[in-house]
Order: sequence, then C-alpha cells, then structure tokens
Amino acid sequence: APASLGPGALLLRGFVLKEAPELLQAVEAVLQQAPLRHMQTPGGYTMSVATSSCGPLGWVSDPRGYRYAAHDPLSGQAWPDMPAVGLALAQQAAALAGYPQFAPDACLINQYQPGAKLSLHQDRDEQDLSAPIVSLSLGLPAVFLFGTPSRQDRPQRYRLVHGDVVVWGGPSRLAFHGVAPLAEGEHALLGRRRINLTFRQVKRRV
Ligand code: MD5
Ligand code: FE
Repeated sequence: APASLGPGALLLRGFVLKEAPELLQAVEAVLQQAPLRHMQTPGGYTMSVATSSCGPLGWVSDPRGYRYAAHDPLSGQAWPDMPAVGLALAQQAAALAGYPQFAPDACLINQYQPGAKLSLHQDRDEQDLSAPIVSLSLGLPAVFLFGTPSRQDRPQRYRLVHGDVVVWGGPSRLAFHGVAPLAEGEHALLGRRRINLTFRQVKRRV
C-alpha cells in the first residue's frame, strides 16, 4: 500500500519494478541522443550527479543560473522524446496520489555513481507549483533527505530502492530535499549507479 512520507508526499514501493528493464532500455536510448554530463552550478561548482533530460523541456544549469530549455546546450538539438513507458507510469502514480490531470513536459535524468550526492535544495523553477513532481528510482539504493519548506528544519532520511516511485505534491512540493553520498554497490541491472527520473510540469496549463 502507498506510504506517506509527510503531507503531500506519497511513496509507492516497487511501483516500476516490473517495467524497470524496459524503462532502463528507453533511458539508455535517450542518453545516446542526449548524453549525461556534469553541469556547472551558478555557485561555481561542478555537480557530482550527471544529468540529462527528455521531453519538450530539459533542465539546464550553468554559471548564469538554472532554467528549463527546449534545446540541449551540448548538441543544439531538441531533447529526445519522453519514453512512453515512463510517462505512462508517472501519470499512473500521480493519479493514485490524486493528480489525474498530471501532464509533465520535462523529465530530468539524474545518474549517481558511488560518492555522488545532491545537496539540500528546493525545486522552484517550474511555473506550475500546483502540479506534483514524480520521481522514479532505478539501480543502487540511496538515502533521500526530506525536509520541510524551511531550510532550518532537520531533514528526515528515507532509503529509496530500485523500483520505488515518490509523488511529491502539496506542501512537500517546496520542501528542501537532497540525496546523501551514494554508497558503493553493484546492482544486478544497472551496475555501479543509481538513476533517478523526475517528471515535471514546468509550463502552466490553461
Ligand atoms: C533524486 N532529484 O533522487 C531527486 C529526486 C532533483 C532531485 O531532487 O531536483 O533532480 S526528486 C525529489 C523531490 C522533488 C520535489 C520535492 C521533493 C523531492 N521534496 O519535497 O522532497 O535525484
Ligand atoms: Fe530536487
């Protein structure tokens, strides 16, 4: 049964377990067109997480800031299409969490290798903050840090594993969150890495 991680955050354990091989194959096809890269942050750091995107919009970071863009800055081409299997699963998860109209226009692909981490942050570059973010976890387990909309509050820690899906909506949408440094390990399907897909509705719908 779905578990609540807090107001608005719904954990669906193993929701994409069965489809994981098919999902991974689709993600690898996307990454052949739009390879993973370590983006620069506006603060002057290089991210330890490697990223790419698919769908109409992709997430981009460089010394000028964070933004969503229709083209991959590496190739100048449009981002690859969202894999149909991933989109369908993200919409099913959103519907279970009470968002039957979820229509993502961006899917960010994050790849973590052992040692990679994501510092505590909020996702607020999307125009439509009433839409949830749906995240799909594949590969090595991660310790997810889940705080509140106030940076001061100490985050709770949750272990997310291969096949897990979380729907982040309502009050959790603007919660501070991050990922602790990935532990060493070897996953049967993905090897030494974790891939997280986040489906996002960036543009406001009328
Ligand atoms: C990850 N990625 O595991 C996470 C999963 C990112 C990012 O944080 O920005 O790429 S998404 C988790 C998320 C999204 C929106 C709200 C909250 C969590 N939250 O309220 O904790 O690579
Ligand atoms: Fe985030």
